[in-house]
Amino acid sequence: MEESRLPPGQYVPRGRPVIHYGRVPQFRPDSWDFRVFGATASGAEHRFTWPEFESLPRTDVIADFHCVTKFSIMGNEWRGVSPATIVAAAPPDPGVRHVMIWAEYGFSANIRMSDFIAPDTLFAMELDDKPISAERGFPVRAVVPHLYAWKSVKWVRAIEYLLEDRRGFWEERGYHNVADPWREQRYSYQEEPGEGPP
Ligand SMILES: Nc1nc2c(c(=O)[nH]1)N[C@H]1C(S)=C(S)[C@@H](COP(=O)(O)O)O[C@H]1N2
Ligand SMILES: [Mo]
Repeated sequence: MEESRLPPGQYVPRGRPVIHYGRVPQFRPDSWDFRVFGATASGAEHRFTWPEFESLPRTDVIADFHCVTKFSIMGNEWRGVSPATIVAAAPPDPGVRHVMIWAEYGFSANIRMSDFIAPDTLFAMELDDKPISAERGFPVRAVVPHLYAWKSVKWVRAIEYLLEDRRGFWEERGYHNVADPWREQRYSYQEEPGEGPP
């Protein structure tokens, strides 16, 4: 039954809402890049151009999607690049426990390394066998289905390996640092010791 797949407090709406803060960015393939910076193992930044990123191997993830405003979208079929592929190309320093995912216009979300390399986390480029639409994050969006959807950053341009945790855009504005929908970790006032940056 679908209800058993719904985290507490969530409902399934009609249709598929699109939500984000700010404007939909233009995709410029010549200047687009995907950077891996911060605490890399080598100390150097790694940069994928669009042709390089586009030709990385892709995997499929079928997953539900839970927004903190309480709607859930069930059974999305995403295809894209696994974080494992990024980590292999640009390994983190062994001390890295957190990752900041950066989008166009400075939007960001921080997640734990364990959530980053979880098997359902993806840099999605396709939804339902079609390129992701502009308003859903074209050309590349993060999908972290086991956390509230603000962590599923659209229009990704970089990841930053963090030796110390730091809050992203919504995490700085009162939302929970970890954001597990099954534990209803919606707001920062709910954080237990150890769940947020010191
Ligand atoms: N770059 C960026 N990514 C973002 C957001 C945003 O404001 N900017 N909003 C997040 C939120 S709160 C949600 S619920 C989902 C919505 O994804 P959708 O538009 O595909 O439904 O995108 C997330 N990713
Ligand atoms: Mo959201």
